[in-house]
Amino acid sequence: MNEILDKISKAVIEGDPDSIGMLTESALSKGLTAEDILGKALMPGMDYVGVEFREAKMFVPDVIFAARAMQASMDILTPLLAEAGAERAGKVVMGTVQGDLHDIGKNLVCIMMEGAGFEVIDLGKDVATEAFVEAVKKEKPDILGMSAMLTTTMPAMHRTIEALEEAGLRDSVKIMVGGVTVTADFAQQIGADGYASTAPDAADMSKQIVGV
Ligand code: B1M
Repeated sequence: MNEILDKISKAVIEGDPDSIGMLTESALSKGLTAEDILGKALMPGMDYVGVEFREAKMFVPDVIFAARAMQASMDILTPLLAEAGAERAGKVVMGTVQGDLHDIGKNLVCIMMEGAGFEVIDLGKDVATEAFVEAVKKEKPDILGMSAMLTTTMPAMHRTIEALEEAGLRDSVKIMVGGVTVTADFAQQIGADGYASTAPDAADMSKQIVGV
């Protein structure tokens, strides 16, 4: 049984979307559950990718290929997980702030968070303050993640936190910020709950926040 889980993990690490579908079907036919495959093969595979990326042994394209492979397996598993009522680690709403078109880093954060078992609602880039507030109201996420890559767009993070306070929603959600121009000091100044400098760190911090 472990052998097939190892092969699935390896397919994530190697970014092999072609064989992972067949391996996933084969694991299911051998009696493994969708939760087993997610928790014992896909997530450890993505964890490994996160460590290698953090240590600059894997790079952005490797992470994107790993995500594609993971997605190919998730396409098969998602309906089964929903049927089984499988618990996700938590829900995250994510976006790049208003005026900012950089989304490569934010997309990696989404990938790592999905790999860590979170349901991720990606609002995209250039996300208006009101759209973040609406999404928090509608989706009731555990975590709101904001990415900013420009010194000029960092204040939009602060405005969003203030808007959540005004809407009476601030205490309902933990806020994490990041991006190349963002620092831990800045995160503290604007009243965010957390800051992460890389996508794997963002996933680790999210797990700490929800206690998994
Ligand atoms: Co722009 N750009 N850019 N750019 N760009 C930077 C950010 C810049 C640092 C380049 C420079 O001058 N050295 C600079 C910002 C300077 C500053 O404000 N201090 C800059 C500028 C000035 C601009 C324009 C203003 C240029 C111009 O038009 N004059 C313009 C602005 C457009 C706009 O947004 N309104 C602009 C445009 C662009 C492109 C559209 C051409 C393109 C973006 C394409 C895209 O994203 N779809 C682009 C790019 C590619 C870059 C650089 C070269 C690379 C960014 C990137 O994707 N890195 C960048 C220079 C640099 O960073 N070296 C630069 C790879 C990515 C994996 O890393 O995004 O850092 P990163 O994400 C990391 C972490 O930051 C962290 O995790 C990620 C993965 O580990 N992270 C989080 C990110 N979000 C997080 C959220 C979290 C936690 C962690 O919690 C929620």
